[in-house]
Amino acid sequence: MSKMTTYLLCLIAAMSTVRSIRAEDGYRLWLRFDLIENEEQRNSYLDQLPQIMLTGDDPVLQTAGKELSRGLTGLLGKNIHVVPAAADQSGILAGIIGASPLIDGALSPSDAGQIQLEGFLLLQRNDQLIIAGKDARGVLYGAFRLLRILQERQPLDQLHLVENPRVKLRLLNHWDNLDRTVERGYAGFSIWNWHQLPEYIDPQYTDYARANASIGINGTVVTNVNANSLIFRTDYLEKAAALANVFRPYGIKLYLTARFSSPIELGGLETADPLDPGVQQWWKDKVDEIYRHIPDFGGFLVKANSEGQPGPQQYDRNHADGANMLADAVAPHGGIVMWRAFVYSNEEPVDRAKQANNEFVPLDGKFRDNVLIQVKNGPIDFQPREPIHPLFGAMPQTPLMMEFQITKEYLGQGTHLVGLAKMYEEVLQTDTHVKGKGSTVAKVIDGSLEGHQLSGMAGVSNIGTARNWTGNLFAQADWYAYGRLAWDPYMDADRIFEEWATMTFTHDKKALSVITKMLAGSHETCVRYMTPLGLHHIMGAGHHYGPGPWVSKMPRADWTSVYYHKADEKGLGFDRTASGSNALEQYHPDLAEQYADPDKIPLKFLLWFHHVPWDHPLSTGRNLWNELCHQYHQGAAEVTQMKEDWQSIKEFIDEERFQQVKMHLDIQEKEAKWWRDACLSYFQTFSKMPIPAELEQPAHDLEYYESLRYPYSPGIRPRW
Ligand code: BDP
Repeated sequence: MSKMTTYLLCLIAAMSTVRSIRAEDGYRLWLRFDLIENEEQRNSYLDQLPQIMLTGDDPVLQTAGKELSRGLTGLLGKNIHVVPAAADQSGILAGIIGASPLIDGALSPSDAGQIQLEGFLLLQRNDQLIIAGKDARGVLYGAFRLLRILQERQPLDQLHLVENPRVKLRLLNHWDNLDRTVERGYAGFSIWNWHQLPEYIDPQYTDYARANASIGINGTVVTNVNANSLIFRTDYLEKAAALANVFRPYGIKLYLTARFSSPIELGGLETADPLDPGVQQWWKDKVDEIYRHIPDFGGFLVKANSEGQPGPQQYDRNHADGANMLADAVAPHGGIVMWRAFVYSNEEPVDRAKQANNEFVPLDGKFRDNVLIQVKNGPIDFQPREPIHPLFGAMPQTPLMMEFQITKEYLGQGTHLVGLAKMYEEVLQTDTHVKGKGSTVAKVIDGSLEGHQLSGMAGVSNIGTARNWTGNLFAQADWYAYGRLAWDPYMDADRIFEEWATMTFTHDKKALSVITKMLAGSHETCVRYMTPLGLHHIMGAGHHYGPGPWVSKMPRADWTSVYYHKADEKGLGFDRTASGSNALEQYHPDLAEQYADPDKIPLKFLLWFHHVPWDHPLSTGRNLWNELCHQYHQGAAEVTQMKEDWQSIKEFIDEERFQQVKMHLDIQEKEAKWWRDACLSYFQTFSKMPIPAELEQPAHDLEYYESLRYPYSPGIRPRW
């Protein structure tokens, strides 16, 4: 063969590979269900799954059948029908134990005994594959789990798998306003079209429910924590009810945020005092009305006495008084109240990191049984990295919910590739030590540490009207990972990345290892180029976009950057030891001890807890200033590496999604350098030391970085 012919053949072969990867816009998320290309594998699955037999008519069970049929038909290229079950048929037999003799007869008592509410068993037996749940939701989750086995091309032979959720309430929190803006949203507008509800039901609502159900999410708070009482007006309740009707067959309950002053704003009362009988009655009546519209309404999420939101303290009452009043109103209907611990008051001269514990710890044991306290992962505010919130482990008598932010307010917003699963994992696996070694945050959250019945996790949603849901394609991985960790907070982040990448992009091993490597390192990378060594809250003011370590003038001191980094001629960092704010004392002594000594604390938390001299030698062999320079530079260099990694797998990714990610990585590289150069230029005015000569010097002077303005940066917090 001539050289030319060989070349042409190669070219044709290469072109056909490229052509076989269809352009995609990302709308289908991880639920792509494209035909399994390997015919042998397809046929072997087909032999085992000729049809789907359902043993009941619960609407959620019907959804399980529908989803299985849709997924399998796509994957196997043949219509897989759903039929009512009869004893001797082969295929998938799906049903609820205790409600179906067919399922009961097929399971051993020990198998049946392992399944808990919402959990499922997948069992291969003779020529049947059984999906058994204790309730219909369990069967639905089992159905999606089975589909994932095929999506990951794993064998079905001898399948015997039991999975139960560890956390009861697995919720998304939408910071969506009724005018469709999204607070801290970077993926367009809110997907809730309140104006056209309840008549117009956007098909996207169903797709939203499917995606959530596929990862085990069982509830959603559809309104912003900075709440609007209008949602309780009857016409808005009808709109909310229309959404709840779409979510119900997917096992998802609807929740609303409750503005504490609603009795005044909507009810025309003079007060919202939680101990006032008129106020209590107003809430009781309103709750009865909500349940008339939404019989399975989940309950309320409340932000009170925080950042200007109304609350019980205006009436000299405490958080327990407020939460309990709402809890009493929803209790007869089986509802719950999630009361947020994100409180801090500017009247208090106390370190903001300490305020939640100061307010909530004395109230432990004072909340009703249907109240959970919802706590952000760290004591300040979703910073790129924070130590755990000291409330975890400090309120043993109260169920504490985890609040993670999925939207990346402080982690590159709509553009940066940052796999949040690593951060979630780090938090969940941190040991509080409150009941001896191994008292991890995961155990606080799932209720096992103190034996709580109620348990929950909330993720602040990153979804919007963007065609691919999250704006940045890789941000889909954060939504996915959040759901997986809410189901099982002990899960390994790397495994989650692998699942997501396989279902979202490709089965090619090399490409998968590149994508999972990018995701796995990306959180640390982001921390390095934004807030290394325990720095925090040094972003641009208001919109929180980009660097702003110089921010010093704000309505309140604890909204500035200088409050947090405390840079001066001597050094850098917030002294939270006994010689400073002593926030350290809020942790269990065994954990506090690990952070108390600046020479022993993990470097990642150094400046969170210590004010360290610029020339202080660190364990890395560099002094603080040189280490800071090194970290910022390494972070930015790692983004360049991510770009190269992505480029190296171009042939495995469809053009449309490849380009989307590539363009975002370009932005991320530019902004990583911006963070690096702006922060180092600023801190250098205190350290008075040179940026080591071998490192690239800032492209501009500090004045330039300080002069940048972004008035139309997205996600900004509206002020009413
Ligand atoms: C901060 C956001 C602000 C939220 C607040 C909250 O900047 O927009 O309202 O958290 O969680 O991170 O209530």
